[in-house]
Amino acid sequence: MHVIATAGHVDHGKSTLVRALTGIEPDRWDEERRRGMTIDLGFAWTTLDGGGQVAFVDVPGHARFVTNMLAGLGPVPAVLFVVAADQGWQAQSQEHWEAVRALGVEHGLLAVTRCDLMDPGPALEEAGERVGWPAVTVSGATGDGLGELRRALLRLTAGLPTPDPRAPVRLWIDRAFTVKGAGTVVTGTLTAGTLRVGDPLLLAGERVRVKALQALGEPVGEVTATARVAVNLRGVERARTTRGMTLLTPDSWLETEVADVRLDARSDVGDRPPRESVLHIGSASVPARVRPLGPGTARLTLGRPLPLRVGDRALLRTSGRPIAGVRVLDVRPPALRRAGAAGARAAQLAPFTAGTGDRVPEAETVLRWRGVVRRAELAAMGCDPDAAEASGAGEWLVDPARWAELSERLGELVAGQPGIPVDAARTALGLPSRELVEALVAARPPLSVADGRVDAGTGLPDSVLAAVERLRPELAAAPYQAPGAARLAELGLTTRAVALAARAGLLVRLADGVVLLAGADTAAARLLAALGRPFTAADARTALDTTRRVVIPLLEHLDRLGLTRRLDDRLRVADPPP
Ligand SMILES: Nc1nc2c(ncn2[C@@H]2O[C@H](COP(=O)(O)OP(=O)(O)OP(=O)(O)O)[C@@H](O)[C@H]2O)c(=O)[nH]1
Ligand SMILES: [Mg+2]
Repeated sequence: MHVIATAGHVDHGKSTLVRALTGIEPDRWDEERRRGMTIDLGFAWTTLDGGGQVAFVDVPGHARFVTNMLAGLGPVPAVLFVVAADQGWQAQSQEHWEAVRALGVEHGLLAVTRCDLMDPGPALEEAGERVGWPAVTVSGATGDGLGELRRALLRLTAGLPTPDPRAPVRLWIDRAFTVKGAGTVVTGTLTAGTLRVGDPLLLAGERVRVKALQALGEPVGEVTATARVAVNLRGVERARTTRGMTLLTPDSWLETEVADVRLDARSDVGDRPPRESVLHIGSASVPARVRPLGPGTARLTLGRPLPLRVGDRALLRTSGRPIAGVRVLDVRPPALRRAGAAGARAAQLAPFTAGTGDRVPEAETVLRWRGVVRRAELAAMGCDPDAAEASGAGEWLVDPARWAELSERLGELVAGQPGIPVDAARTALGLPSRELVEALVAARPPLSVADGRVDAGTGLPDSVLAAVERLRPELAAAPYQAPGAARLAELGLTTRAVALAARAGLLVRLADGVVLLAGADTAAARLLAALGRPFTAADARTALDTTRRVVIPLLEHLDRLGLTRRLDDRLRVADPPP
């Protein structure tokens, strides 16, 4: 199914065209029919020859009902833009067109109607110039041009993108009513994803269940976007549901009252939207306080929370002022308390202002802004968590630069301490989870976690640590002159002490009784690589200023690490460690 909204000035013949195309009366209310004017949204559908079903959301053209108009236009992927041949481009033609542009609706058709009343040439030229979509001339009264209009609709719908059927659902409710015996029913335009009978959904934060579904008046077990859909909800009072609310796939959306947005930089939009405005998105219209941040960006504070995503298009409107299109850049923006915070935020958003193309922040950027974020939250913001290069642990993603900084701070925090509780480290680092502290520790030897504490050292007995500390100055000047058995015994480096210290990464044990300080092996490989030629064991002994007792097991050790390589019985080469 495809869904198309009408648009155009009052009385230009939108409802007449929908009626002629579908045989269904879109003006549902007596008052509408009495006044010959659409007040609220109307719904009708037909099947196109050789194409699928197409549903129309018929909107009112009168200036007083722009909010209703926007509730219909908000979620649709395509528009039938109607201009009367005998009236041409009028005020609401302009306003509706601005709304179409602001919402980024790219697909549509221009119908110049009432062609029986006047030569459509001038209106076609005037409107065609502005709209730039394929155009047809038609008469809702005589039926002239309806065949061509149907063929043009077929071409239009064939070119519409297919939404992802597995995407999370955000159904903007445009009607809610009670059906006797069934209970509360809500309707909307499903723009992505799939709805099934029995699905759990969120309505204003509460879990509800889909009791039954209808599409174009027929009961169905499941509906895939794009579609007009009626959802019968189990255990929901009609009074709780109104236009502008949403049915959401659980755990997939973030409701927010604050969002940072890019402002459309179109000249006909005026400089800036007023401070008190109304945000229109989907079928919702919500009061919005607009705080300019930098050129082309603003912070919106909404009258009630909305499930917004990075990249969402919406518009700001105040009666009597031009419409301003906005694109959501951040749905969890930082508080602006400190002096200069607004400027800093504007600088962060500057790469995404108009004139930089149509970019919106990707996962990596949002992660950089946030530092630490749950995978699911990033996804709910509209970003692909797998697209971001990230550190972290478990469900937590951490910006790599932030991770390095945290690791550094953890090192400082625990240095020279007897071991601070993991939770204390978590608090000091401002992290949301112990898991992250543990991951930082694991990536920073010789730190370790034991008994719920971060151990700065090695976890070794003091006697072993003391013995290693005694060895250290001896090897400072001659790192490859490993002490002999007698000296090791004097230092207190028993076989067991050496084994423990080697496991903790403080010593390198090359062979029984042959011990160097940690790092001496890779340093040796670098020195040998610097020779710049194949070398013998004797060459290595000289280069490293040591003895056969050390150099033979050292070279074997380096062979095992892959830092040196035998060429034949005599010669080796060194591949320097990074
Ligand atoms: N002669 C003639 N009259 C038409 C044609 N299309 C619509 N009309 C008449 O124009 C008037 C307005 O038509 P509607 O279809 O209600 O216009 P609308 O655009 O839906 O108006 P709103 O919903 O109030 O914005 C009605 O009296 C129609 O009968 C047409 O092609 N030819
Ligand atoms: Mg109408």
